[in-house]
Amino acid sequence: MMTQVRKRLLDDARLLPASIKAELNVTAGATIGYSSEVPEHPIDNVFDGRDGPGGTYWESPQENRAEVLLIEFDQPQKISRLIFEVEERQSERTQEIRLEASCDSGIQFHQLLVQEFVFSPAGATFQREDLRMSLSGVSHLRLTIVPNKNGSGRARLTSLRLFT
Ligand SMILES: [Ca+2]
Repeated sequence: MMTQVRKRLLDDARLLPASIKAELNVTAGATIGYSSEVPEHPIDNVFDGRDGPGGTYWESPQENRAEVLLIEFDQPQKISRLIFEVEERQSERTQEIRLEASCDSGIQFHQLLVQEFVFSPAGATFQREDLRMSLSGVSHLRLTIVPNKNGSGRARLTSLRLFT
């Protein structure tokens, strides 16, 4: 007689160590500064939990313009993990994302990451980055999005999630 397999499905949060599984509620604990948005694709879409391919996104109103997103935390934050997603199905272009943090109320920023991603309608159309870091006392997080390192198009971001 065969014994039944005892199984349970683990969600993503359970696979993470306890120390990094707390997701920061960015909309409740920070003010989001942004350089621009289109009414149909506001900055709110980055934090609405509708992520992944086909998810809602924020978009710049103008082609080939670098945009800035500045997260101003109400209280200094510990950040151990950051996930962001970008989707681009129409254009062949390279988008650069620069990530910087400040621990002194936005006076000085230090660079955490500069990354380029090549989008191609016939190839990669979705970028998901899952970054580990060890930051504390963060007052501001700044993202600079350059949509046209190669090719042309509008700056876009589907999601940005932070974990303590
Ligand atoms: Ca979204």
